[in-house]
Order: sequence, then structure tokens, then C-alpha cells
Amino acid sequence: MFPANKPSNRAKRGAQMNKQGFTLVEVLVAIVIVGIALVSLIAANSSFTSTNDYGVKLSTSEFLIEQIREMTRLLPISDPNGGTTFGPEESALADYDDLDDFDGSDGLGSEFSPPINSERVSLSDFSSFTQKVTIQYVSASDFQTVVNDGTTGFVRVTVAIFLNSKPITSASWIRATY
Ligand SMILES: [Ca+2]
Ligand SMILES: [Ca+2]
Repeated sequence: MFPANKPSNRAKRGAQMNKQGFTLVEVLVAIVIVGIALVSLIAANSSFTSTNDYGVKLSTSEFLIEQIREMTRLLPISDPNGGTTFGPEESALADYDDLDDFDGSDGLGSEFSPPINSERVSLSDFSSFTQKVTIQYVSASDFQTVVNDGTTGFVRVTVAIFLNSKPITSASWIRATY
């Protein structure tokens, strides 16, 4: 007769294996698996951070475009004092009083760096950004086609945003001259 509580051979082997613990190969495999998981996690986190960072830049750019839109929204197309310069008749930004004043004295547009808000105040917190404002007459039948100044009834305002000289985004809108 066998004693009722005598352990079986299988149970003995199990107990022996438990005493041995993990083999070196098992430990190495575990380290490799954990390493792969960590690398994947770090890569995913890096990708998320990069996407999030671009989102912040884009949101800031949209905000800076909106400042120009707000600033120029109520400006007349022609100089209220009768000036006919397509560009500024005035020397200071604070005195610009018609839309084409923002096309710059060289006709290549105005650049603001640091950018400005709708009250024409410099935004030093965003000093790495630049707003470039361009004013152009466009064809009445195709707003994509630039024409000679004063030859149509439509003016296109374009604001491009740069971050450390790299273009981020831009927006255009049309103003009718009548
Ligand atoms: Ca003016
Ligand atoms: Ca002007």
C-alpha cells in the first residue's frame, strides 16, 4: 500500500524545476521582449509629441492670421485722405489707414516680426513667428490670377506665417473695392 499523501513523480519534477528558477536563456528572452516593448513605447511617445508640437505651431499661426484679418477688416480700400499710392502714404504702421498700405513701399508686402495683434501691438511672446501680408488686385473672373493694380474691383489679402523663416501656413481672402 502506498501512503495516501505520497507525492507523484510529476509533482516531484515540478518541485525540482521550481528550485532551479529561470534559465539564462529564459532571462535573456525576457530582457529582449521587455526591450522591444520599451522601444515601441518610446517611439510612440516621440511621434505623439512631434504631432502635438506641430498642432501648437499651426494653432498659433491661425491665431496670427486672425489678428491681421481683424486689423484690416474695416480699413478702406483707398486712402481716406485721397492718396493714390498702392502702398503706404504714411511712414508709421500706426498711421496706415487703407488696405494697400500693408503691401509695403516696395510692393512686396509687409513683414511683422515679432508679429502684431489686431491693435498693431508687437507680440513679443511669439517673436520666432513672422506675419507676411501681401495685397494684390486679382481678376474678377479668377481670384487666383493677379492683375495690375487698380484694374479690377477685387483685392486679395494674403497672410503667410513663418516660424524661424520656415513657412507654416497661409490664408487669403478677397475684398471688393466697391
Ligand atoms: Ca494710407
Ligand atoms: Ca495706400
